[in-house]
Amino acid sequence: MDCVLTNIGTLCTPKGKTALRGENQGNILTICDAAIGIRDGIIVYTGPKNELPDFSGARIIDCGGKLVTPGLVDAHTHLVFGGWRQNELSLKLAGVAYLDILKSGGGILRTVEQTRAACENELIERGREFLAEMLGFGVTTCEAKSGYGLCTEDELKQLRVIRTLNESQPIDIAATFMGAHAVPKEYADDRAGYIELILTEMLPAVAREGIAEFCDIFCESAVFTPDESRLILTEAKKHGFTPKIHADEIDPIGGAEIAAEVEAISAEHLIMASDDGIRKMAEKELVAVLLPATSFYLDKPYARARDMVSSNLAVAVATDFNPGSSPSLNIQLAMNLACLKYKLTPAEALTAVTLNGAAAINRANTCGSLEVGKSADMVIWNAPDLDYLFYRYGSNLVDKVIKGGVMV
Ligand code: IZC
Ligand code: ZN
Repeated sequence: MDCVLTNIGTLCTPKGKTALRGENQGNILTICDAAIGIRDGIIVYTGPKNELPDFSGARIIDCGGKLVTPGLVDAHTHLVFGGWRQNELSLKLAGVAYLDILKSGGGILRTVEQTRAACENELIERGREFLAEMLGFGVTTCEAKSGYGLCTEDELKQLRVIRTLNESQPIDIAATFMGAHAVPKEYADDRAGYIELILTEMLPAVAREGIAEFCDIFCESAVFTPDESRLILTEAKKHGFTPKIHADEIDPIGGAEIAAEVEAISAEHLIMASDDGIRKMAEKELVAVLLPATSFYLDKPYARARDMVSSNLAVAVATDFNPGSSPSLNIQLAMNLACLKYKLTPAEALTAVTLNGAAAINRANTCGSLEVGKSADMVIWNAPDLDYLFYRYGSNLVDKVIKGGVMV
């Protein structure tokens, strides 16, 4: 063994290589007085401290009786963008709705202007700072979307930035192409033309470079319709992308049903998802990626997480970090809201930000739980047990983050 974490007060982890749903979502393993053995960045032992096999020569990390969990997985972020949109705060306070800001040429379209104007290096530097902050909150794997280029060249630029970031700092990043995030200004009078551009130029170009695994779309009133979403995601599958969909965030327009129909890996937001949509997603074993910090920031209702758990739909929780509706990288805030507003138990919420987040980005084979054979990604918390982690809010409770067996 190269490294041993010993004197773990409480080890908490979900188990398995697939999302946990229904009653299993809260069915986590808890071991007191535990230890973890690591070789070549991979977990080779988890269990009671007194049953640890020979580890002579290994580096010892004394966890001081603290809580240890898997590294967190932030399965939904819009990580790479130029500028910010602080001007929208006063508009919001004056009662202007998120979609009305977009309709008037602001919102996403404002960030598109600023992202197009930024060069690759500037975006890399900003992204690196964001990722360092995420790591500090305990995130060891995340997803990142394009969608602020909205033309082939600038979508590719964003995705290349994500690739460079993935290769040059500790957090593993899964890349998502989201050319269908909004209709850009130059196509304002020709939305069919923009959809044609996505289908015939962007999808093939992104597939050719092999720089995105997933394809996402903003299926929402006044953005992309369910029919357009079906069309784009179906075509994306032909190019080898795995579909994702921003569904039923603001208006209930049937996005959850489309997610099930195209057999997406996940659907995101789902604040207004119908019972039927939830049932269909559960049947097809999708993951519901819920974004409570966005409900908080937009002052919207919270997704019906309890109904989803009782419908046997796997629930993940992520930040939705973006400059408009969720300008925060703090996944711990999302975790607190998951308990306080979704009424998930601490055990269910832990699964939501670890194994189920990993499953939503097709990483459940390699991370999301502390088990033999998985990457040694973990957080030592300034907390004695899981309840404490979800009960204290507003402070960053991370003590140390370990990624691939290395303290980062
Ligand atoms: O920049 O407003 N919801 N896309 C869908 C966003 C929020 C990002 C943004
Ligand atoms: Zn989003």
